[in-house]
Amino acid sequence: MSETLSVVVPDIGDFDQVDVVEVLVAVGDDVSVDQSLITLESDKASMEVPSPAAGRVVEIAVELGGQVGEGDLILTIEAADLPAEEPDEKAGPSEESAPTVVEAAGPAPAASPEPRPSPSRRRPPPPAAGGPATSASPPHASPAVRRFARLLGADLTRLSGSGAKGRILREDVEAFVKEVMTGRGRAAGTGIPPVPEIDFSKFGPVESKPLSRIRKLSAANLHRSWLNVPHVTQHDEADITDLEAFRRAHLDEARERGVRLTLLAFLMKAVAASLAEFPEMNSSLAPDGESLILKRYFHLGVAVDTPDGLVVPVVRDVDSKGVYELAGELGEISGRAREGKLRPADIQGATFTISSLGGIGGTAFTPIVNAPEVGILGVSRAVRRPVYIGAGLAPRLMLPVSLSYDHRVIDGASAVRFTTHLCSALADIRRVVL
Ligand code: CAO
Repeated sequence: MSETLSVVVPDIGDFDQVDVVEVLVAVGDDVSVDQSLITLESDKASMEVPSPAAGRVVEIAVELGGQVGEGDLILTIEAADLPAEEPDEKAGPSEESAPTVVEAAGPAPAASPEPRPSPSRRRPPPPAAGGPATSASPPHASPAVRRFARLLGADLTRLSGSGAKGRILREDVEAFVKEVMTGRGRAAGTGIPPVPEIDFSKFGPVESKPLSRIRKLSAANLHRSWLNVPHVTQHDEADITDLEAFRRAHLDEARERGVRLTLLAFLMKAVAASLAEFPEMNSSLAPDGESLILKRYFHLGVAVDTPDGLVVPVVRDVDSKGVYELAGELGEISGRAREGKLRPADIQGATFTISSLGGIGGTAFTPIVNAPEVGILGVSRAVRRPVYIGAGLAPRLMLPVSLSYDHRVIDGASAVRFTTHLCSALADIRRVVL
């Protein structure tokens, strides 16, 4: 047999009328015992009214934005069609669970549940217009929205509400979580305003091309590094005339060994030597920002351009390998990168990264540090040009290098000492063995 319950506004203290700021159910919804039905808010407090019984909502008597007083009808529930649900056992007896008070009130009994105290009884002031709330101004949101945000791990102090008086709505939480998950918009709560969405088709024909998985992953990594690391880039150039002659003199031998001896293998060797000389460049900042973790191994990430986007496989223990071995490994790992056959271990453990665009061109660029590493070396195209040596001009092959570094860890003087050391090692590669 079905029983119809009228749920009425419970004792609301000193207030005659309070606002209905949320209606959390609709006609036809099945509700369980203790499920929040509406949220009421006075000047001083907000409270949820829980359902006194399990059943189906057959009528809603309140309106969002309206006002109600004690004893006013909220809604009616048809209770007998559904088996009464027990409150969640795992939760145990809760301070928040309201006793089900059912009073006979004419043909339909009226239930006057106890209001459930809101986690924040005091009404917080609305956040500053347009800006995100700060911890100094508690976010203005209903208990249901707070619970929803808690469930998703969204920090309400980082949201601004689109509701009346800056109230944070469920939709605001959803939009925030979506932005964070897609790496767009507020960038994990940094407060950076999102780029406006524009319908480009208004201005001309467009085509949508889905991003590859690699491109999406590297976009997220680059964005994270860009936002976390205060970058400075130090440019310099190395005279690699002699190094290039040395490389060319060994091309045949390299070919016999089955490897392609490009400049990069020598660069890796020289970088490892400079890292050994400047250990801070081969470090990471401890997560608490209190110390540096100096790595006593030299694993170099090498940026590889693939059809699906940028990947950074790692060549290990560069300091203890010869250039032929490095050239062989480089060819093998960059080949696998281009075929999409890298294993997770191939892209882990780098202590510093080299990004060489020299085979393509360019004069200088500002690479983005691959955090938590603290430095990355960008390499552009070597050009032969006249250089003064003493009083005379001589044609020299000059290699532009661009070192980006984390300025929290490396100061400008250390950075330029590092590039100076590197350039002199490249100018005379014999220094690497010293
Ligand atoms: N200056 C002049 N020539 C250079 C050079 C430089 N700095 N670096 C390489 N070259 C030459 C090579 O010697 C080679 O010449 P040959 O064909 O005559 O032997 C040619 O350019 C092509 O070299 P390569 O690029 O195939 O080989 P590499 O060892 O120099 O580089 C790799 C390997 C995997 C790093 C490179 O192929 C690559 O993918 N680079 C792109 C990295 C990238 O996208 N970085 C950007 C990251 S930030 O968005």
